[in-house]
Amino acid sequence: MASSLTYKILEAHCVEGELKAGSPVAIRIDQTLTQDATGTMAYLQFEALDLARVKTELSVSYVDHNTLQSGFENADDHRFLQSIAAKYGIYFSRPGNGICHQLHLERFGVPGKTLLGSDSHTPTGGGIGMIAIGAGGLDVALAMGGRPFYLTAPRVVNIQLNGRLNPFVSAKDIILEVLRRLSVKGGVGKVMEYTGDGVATLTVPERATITNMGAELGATTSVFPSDEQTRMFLKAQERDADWKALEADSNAEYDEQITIDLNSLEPLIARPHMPDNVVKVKDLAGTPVHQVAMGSCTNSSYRDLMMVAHMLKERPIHPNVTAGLAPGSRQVVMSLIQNGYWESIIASGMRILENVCGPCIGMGFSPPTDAVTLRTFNRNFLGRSGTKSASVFLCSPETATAAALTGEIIDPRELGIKPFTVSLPEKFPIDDSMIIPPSKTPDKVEIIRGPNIKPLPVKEALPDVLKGEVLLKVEDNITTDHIMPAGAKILPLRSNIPAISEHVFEVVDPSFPQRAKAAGGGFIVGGANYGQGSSREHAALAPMFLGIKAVITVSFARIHLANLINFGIIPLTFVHEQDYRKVNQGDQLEIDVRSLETPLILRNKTQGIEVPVTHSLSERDIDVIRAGGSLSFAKKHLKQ
Ligand code: MIC
Ligand code: SF4
Repeated sequence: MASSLTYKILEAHCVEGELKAGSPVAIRIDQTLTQDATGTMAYLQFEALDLARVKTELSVSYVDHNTLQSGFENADDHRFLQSIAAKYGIYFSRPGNGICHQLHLERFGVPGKTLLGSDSHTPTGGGIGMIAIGAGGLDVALAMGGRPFYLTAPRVVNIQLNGRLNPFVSAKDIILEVLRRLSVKGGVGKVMEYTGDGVATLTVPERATITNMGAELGATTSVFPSDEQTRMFLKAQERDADWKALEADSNAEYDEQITIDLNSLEPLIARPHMPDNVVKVKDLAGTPVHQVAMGSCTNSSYRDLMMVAHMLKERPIHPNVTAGLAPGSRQVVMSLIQNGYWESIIASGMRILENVCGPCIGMGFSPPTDAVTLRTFNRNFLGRSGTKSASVFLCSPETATAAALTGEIIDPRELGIKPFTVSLPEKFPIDDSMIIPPSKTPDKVEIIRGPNIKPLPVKEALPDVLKGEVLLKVEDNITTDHIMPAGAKILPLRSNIPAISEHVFEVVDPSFPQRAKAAGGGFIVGGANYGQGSSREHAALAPMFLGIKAVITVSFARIHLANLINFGIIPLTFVHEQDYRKVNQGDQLEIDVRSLETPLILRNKTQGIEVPVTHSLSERDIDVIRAGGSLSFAKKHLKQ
């Protein structure tokens, strides 16, 4: 049968189950990546598996998130990660080398391979023809231990790109258009596969912008074919040998079809506080802008910084705007230094930040009170910038630069700047000196642990009946940034669960942790798409630590659902969506979980009613939950 590219790659990696949309399957993982904010936990979990070495073809540990070292915590974590990598056969990318997804694309990604990463933007690798999936740290730890990755076989949406982008319209506008049409939950259970004659006009970094922000659709991943553009990119990275041609069969059938005419696309922008809140830039023209932030794994490539440099050439940043740039990698910076473009960026008055995630995750460069900030990032969730009162807009580097120059939102085509097409260099400057290979004498490597690294909490086995109070009721589209905020103050606590738990739901209800502890745990009730956004398992682990027994919602986002299961919290959904109204904060609930056959009956003792609830747990998931979570489950099943 004619196959999509997605299913060709899945087919080549499937080790369990039937590859049919909606069925549970397991795939072999060739490569893994972690970053420091999720990595410390992932490696503590890997250690708990008692293996001598990773079993993947390649595993890389990047440090790019927790890099503001205003105390010993982050620096200690970096040392811990470096020693773990040396011991267990993992490549270690040092802080300052660049952002994990950009670096992985440059130095390690291989078309046709599978990549599992403990970061929700791992699908960036789809830009180079990989099936690259984001997951919780525990799933990545298990993949490093040689276990397959379990997922629901996806539906495949074909996004056909026709034509060519006009000047000052860019790849970011393509993905913003997809978000505008499909929304932040439009991709759940699906892979976005790009085809059409427009594909050949996009370089790998442009494709990677699109697959990266496909995460905001809730999609399992996104993928582009591996073609001449891919070959040229790999050649410029001196990795010609890693290239192979890959595409869907010409008559492949897809579950859904979307067509985008690139010629008629205009500059777009996402308004606060959701990435799918997309309008035309010109509709907001004239809005005063106070801050502009460039970078993040979405828009920090050579292509993007060249465009920014071109637009800034001999033009100063507007006095009312503070602009900052966090480049994607040292390679990107070195390229612009070598070709002379870096000078225009410095001369403009741009503040140069580290080659890391930085402001994207609230690690510095927070906007002022009530500010309007334009960011080339992928997420504008409430409070993520570090300033709750700020209005964060997401846009292309072109639109961000136009605002930096004028102090207001303006369609970049209005500036009269000469159009510019960025072609990739024939050869990038290559210097892997900040990537440390694993030790040749692993037995001699001591793991270095700082005082902030606390042991992993474990969950008790599942009781017969879950009882307790609804500690919090929230609405639709609650993100992991609501559940477990990040930012410069909280991120350093990622390896200290008791401490980080004090911040659960801080932006929604700061009294939550205290109330949860006082009540001895309880339930959370949520709307649709609960847990969208990041892969951070702390959004499950910290609530588990606070005694959350079950989360009952209208629907869940994919990675968070898996994380809840991994930490033994039962994810339940209402059989009838409208029953969401029948359970209120403060209600006393009771649910018998001796048999997890659906529907289950949720007794609302306060209201004196019964509400049917269900779940999508596979038999394996049920075993995991009964065992108190994935780690205890896996330890029983893994042999050296
Ligand atoms: C994010 O963009 O939210 C992060 C920080 O990269 C997360 C990971 C994390 O929370 O540690 C992600 O997207 O998975
Ligand atoms: Fe880093 Fe931001 Fe990308 Fe997350 S979305 S990996 S924080 S740059």
